[in-house]
Amino acid sequence: MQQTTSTVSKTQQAIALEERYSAHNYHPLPVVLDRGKGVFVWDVEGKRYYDFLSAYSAVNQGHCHPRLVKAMQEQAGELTLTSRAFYSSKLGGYAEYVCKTFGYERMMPMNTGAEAVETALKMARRWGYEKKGIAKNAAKIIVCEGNFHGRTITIISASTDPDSNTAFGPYTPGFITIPYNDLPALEKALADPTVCAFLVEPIQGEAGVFVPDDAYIGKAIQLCRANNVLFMADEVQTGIARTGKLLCSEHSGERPDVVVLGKAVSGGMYPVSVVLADNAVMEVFTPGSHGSTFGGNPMAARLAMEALEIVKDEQLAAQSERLGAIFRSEMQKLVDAFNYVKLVRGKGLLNAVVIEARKAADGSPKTAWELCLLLRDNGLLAKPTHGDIIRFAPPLVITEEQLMECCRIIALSVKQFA
Ligand code: IF1
Repeated sequence: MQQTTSTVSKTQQAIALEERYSAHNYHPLPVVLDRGKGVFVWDVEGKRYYDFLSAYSAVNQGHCHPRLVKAMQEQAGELTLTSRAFYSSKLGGYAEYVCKTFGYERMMPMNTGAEAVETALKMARRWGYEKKGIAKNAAKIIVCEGNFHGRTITIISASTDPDSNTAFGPYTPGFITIPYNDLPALEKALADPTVCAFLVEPIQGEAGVFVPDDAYIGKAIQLCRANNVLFMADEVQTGIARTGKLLCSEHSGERPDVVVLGKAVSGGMYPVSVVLADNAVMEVFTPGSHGSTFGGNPMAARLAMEALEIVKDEQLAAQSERLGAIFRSEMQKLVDAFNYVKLVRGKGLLNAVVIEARKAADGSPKTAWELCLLLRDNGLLAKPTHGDIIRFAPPLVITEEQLMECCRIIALSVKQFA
């Protein structure tokens, strides 16, 4: 019998539809979001939550920021897409704005993070052949164990995560894998004259917010420079003020040769990504050698400039730095009080707490997943990564008062989890 809608909740209906018609490539937390504003999201039942995932750091400026909604509405009525077959009134100004904001001579406008990473890989290889004199098709790129750079076949060819790369072969050759946060291993790999680049996240996000030693990134940039290898920072997740600086690489005091940005470049309104480099590297791209239908479109340009202006106007980097320190000190109290809360780590408002998996008295599992269900019931959304790690990354527009309220929610949930 067809159940009437009154007997099946909107949540159950939405989940059933997604389960029936969408690919099963995720295991979402059972909550169906319908509206967002700032740090809050509401589900289809009208319940409000603090969003502590921020769409994996894509909504640093908060959900539906009024300035971004206005920019999108205005541009939608003017011109959204021309392709690069023609010039547009927005791209030049956007390119200049981005180059001056981040201090690079050139930018390549793309759409998703993975596309931007692929662009960086292509740029590095061509630079290796044309500028470093590496033999044809022999260029190698160093990556780190535990990396996450996207989901394309070449990018997962560099991944060490079986979830990302199993049964997607044959894999793209030309990657050397070294341990993360290991300078001697990097120095050894850099001795190979066919290496053109080192691609690395300044903090490994998906791996569980692994913050390397303070000196790691800076020393790695110096080692790459000494070996004529491009240091390429994947800041898709750590960029745009998330870790307390506009770029996470800034903590190192050194300047990457290439920076890859995505996610919050548009404040989560639209897929916008960017690759930054100086002329000597970016000039390997000649007309017809790279592109994309939507890359640098007027809508993306308008949104990205507004989204980056908001980061400056609302001083989101300083806010992230200050509130992140408060958050970690509050979480440390839980580490000290509960033996199954193992540690808290992070930088700025990119943090993670490690929860030791246990069994309940009845033998049922009590892992980070069950804790995230409790957090959801208590009005805060977060998601585990790699089983026992919960990433906590609210929009950077969160106030101190809201942050303290969230710390109370987390503490309550951890107590209930006991
Ligand atoms: C998923 C997390 C995963 C990224 C870094 C490039 C990309 C990402 C450092 C690619 C994307 C997203 C993808 C999404 C979940 C999320 C993620 F780390 F953020 F949590 F997967 F690891 N570089 N990260 O983090 O950017 O093509 O997605 O725009 O694929 O499940 P994208």
